[in-house]
Amino acid sequence: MAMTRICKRLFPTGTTSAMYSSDAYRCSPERNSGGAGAGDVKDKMLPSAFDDNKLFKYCKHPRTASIIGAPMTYGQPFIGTDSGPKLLRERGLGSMLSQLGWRVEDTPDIVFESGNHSNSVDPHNAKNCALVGHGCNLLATVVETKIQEGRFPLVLGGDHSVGIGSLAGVLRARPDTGVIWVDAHADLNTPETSGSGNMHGMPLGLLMDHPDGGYDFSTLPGFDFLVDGPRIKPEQLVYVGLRDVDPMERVWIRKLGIKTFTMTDVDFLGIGQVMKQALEHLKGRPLHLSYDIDSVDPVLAPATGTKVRGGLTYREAHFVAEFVAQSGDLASAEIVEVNPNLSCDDGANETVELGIQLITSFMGKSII
Ligand SMILES: [Mn+2]
Repeated sequence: MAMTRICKRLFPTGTTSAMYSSDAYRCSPERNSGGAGAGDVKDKMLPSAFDDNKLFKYCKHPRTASIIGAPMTYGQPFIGTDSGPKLLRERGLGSMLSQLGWRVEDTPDIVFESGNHSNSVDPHNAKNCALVGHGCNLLATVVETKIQEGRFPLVLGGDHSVGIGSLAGVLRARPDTGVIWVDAHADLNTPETSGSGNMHGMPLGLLMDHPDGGYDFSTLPGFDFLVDGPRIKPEQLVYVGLRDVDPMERVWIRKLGIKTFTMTDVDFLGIGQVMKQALEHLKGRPLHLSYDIDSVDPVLAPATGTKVRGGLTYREAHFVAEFVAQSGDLASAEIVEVNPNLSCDDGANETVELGIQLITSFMGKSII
């Protein structure tokens, strides 16, 4: 039975998730959150350390979260990541943020150009690059504008290629931003090094200059907007949760000296020490959190496109979010790669639920 339903959700090429009901992904009422804190996240007021004015200090008063839906699918081969923003909203994201003390502004989803969602090899080895680039250009402008307005951009992916747009917008507004990239993968490929040509593996590879120079965006259709920058420097980035790194990515991480906490480091140091050292490395910078749901162990987050075993536990995943929020320096964030099509009902439900719980944790929810 379960398999039949899974197969029905693997949308054929060219269809959109809007054609399918998302009712099956709604939270069952008896489900307990267990998120950042004990208790149900639908409590009238969520426990929050928000009132002491130390949190989210880069946002103007009243603290306003701008929800930016970025239903991008072109950076990887599966339809379904485009339903992430819709499902997170339906699960009550807006009211949860309000209960934490945020003023909430929900902006319309970025409208991406449509095109062939094709697996054919692009001559640039960057599949759908014109579509990804066009969408990321739009997203970058929205994110930059929201930061200039003093708001907290909360980007809901979409696949991780949206990181190109959100990070470009963040860096244009605040060039010294520190980035915490929570992911099973390094996402440091370029079209030249990528084995798959899928652009969700390239956001950092495109925005960071490599040992052999910067990427020439003038040769990549859709990416003219990045010809003159911005770029992220290696010292502005920290990885958490890596466990599947391509050979050239490994070489570049070492050569560039990028601060990296793999799952082995999480095992050895513990997540508390990992996050303490990660934030010390980025001290004094406004922070952008890029949270790929595939950083979490696939037992807990099965509905995602590139699962790798041995990921963050439930509490480790929440601790990352809580610790970044409690630093007071978090200024923007995104959550990506939630794809309900890629798991059965329960798996899809649990992944969406985890996504929303992690958002509440990095948006300030605390246990006490
Ligand atoms: Mn990723």
